[in-house]
Amino acid sequence: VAWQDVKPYEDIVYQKADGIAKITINRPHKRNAFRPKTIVELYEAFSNAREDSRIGVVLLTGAGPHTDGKYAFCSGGDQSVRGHGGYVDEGGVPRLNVLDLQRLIRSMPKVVIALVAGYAIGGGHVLHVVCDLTIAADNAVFGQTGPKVGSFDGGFGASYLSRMVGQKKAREIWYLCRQYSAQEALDMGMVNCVVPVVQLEAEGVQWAQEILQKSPIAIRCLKAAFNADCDGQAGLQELAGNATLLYYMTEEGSEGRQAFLEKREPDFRQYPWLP
Ligand code: 2NE
Repeated sequence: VAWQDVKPYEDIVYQKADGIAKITINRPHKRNAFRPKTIVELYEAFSNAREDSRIGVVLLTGAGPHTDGKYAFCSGGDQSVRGHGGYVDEGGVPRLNVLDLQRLIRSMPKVVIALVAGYAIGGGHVLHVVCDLTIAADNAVFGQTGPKVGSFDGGFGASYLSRMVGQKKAREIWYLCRQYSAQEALDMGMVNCVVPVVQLEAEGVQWAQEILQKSPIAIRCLKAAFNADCDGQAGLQELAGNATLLYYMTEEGSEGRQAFLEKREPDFRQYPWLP
C-alpha cells in the first residue's frame, strides 16, 4: 500500500491509502504511552478519517520496534505527566481526554481495526478493546495495570471488556493485573486472529480491503446496532441516527421537506403503511 502522509504530527503518524486510514502512535521510547497531546492528535486524525467519505476503515497501531527491539501498541497513560487530577498537558491542565477518544472510535461509522504488536497495557489495552476488531501479532501482550498503578477505567474498559470476555475473566484481568499472550487473548475472544509480527500490517490491510468491498450503509448500521446493545440511550441515538439518514434518502422523507419549501401541505397518502 502506498501510504500518503496526511499532516505532520509530533506524537502520531497519520496516513491514508485507497480507502484506508492508518494512525500510528509514535512514542516508542515510552512503549507508545499517551500524554494529553497524543490524544489531541489522535482525536484530530480520527475526526478527519470520520469526515472523509473515501475512508471506510481505520487501522490503529503503534510505532516499533523501539531501539531495544521491543514492540508496543500502547502502554496507556504516560505516568510521567500524571498529576493530581489527571494527565497534565503542556498548559498545566490535568486531563483524561482518552475517554473522548474511546467514544469517537466506538461511535464513528467506519470500521476501526487495532493492529497490536507488543504491549497493549492499561489505557492502551482499553484502546484496543473499543476498536471494532483486533488483529494481534504473535508477540502481543495484553493486560490492565490500574489497581497496581493507582488507576482504573470503569467505563468501556470494564463493562465492554466483560461483555467481550465474560464477567469472571474481566474481573481476573482487572483484579490480578496479569499479562496475557496473543494466544490467550484469542482464546478469550478478545482478538480476532493472531499472525506473525512481520505480517501484521499486511493482514490489517487485507481485512480492510475485504471490508471495503461491502456496503457502507450496511456496515454503519451494524456497527451502531452492536453498540446499541451496550450503550443505552447513546447507543440508541446512534442507531436511530442511521434510521434518520436512511429516511432522508427516501422519497417519502423528501416529500415533507419539499412541501415545507413549496409552502404546501405534504401528501403522504401516496406512501403505504407497510405491514
Ligand atoms: C508496558 C510495560 C509492561 C513494558 O515493560 P518493559 O520492561 O518492556 O519496558 P519498560 O522498561 O518498563 O519501559 C520502557 C520505557 O518506557 C517507559 C518506561 O518508563 C521506560 O522508560 P525509561 O526507563 O527507558 O526512560 N514507559 C512504559 N510505559 C510507560 C507509561 N505508561 N508511562 C510512562 N512511561 C512509560 C511497562 O513499561 C509498563 O508496565 N508500563 C506501564 C503501564 C501502565 O501502568 N500504564 C498506565 C495504566 S493507567 C491508564 O493507562 C489509564 C487509566 O487506567 C484510566 C484512564 C486513562 C489511562
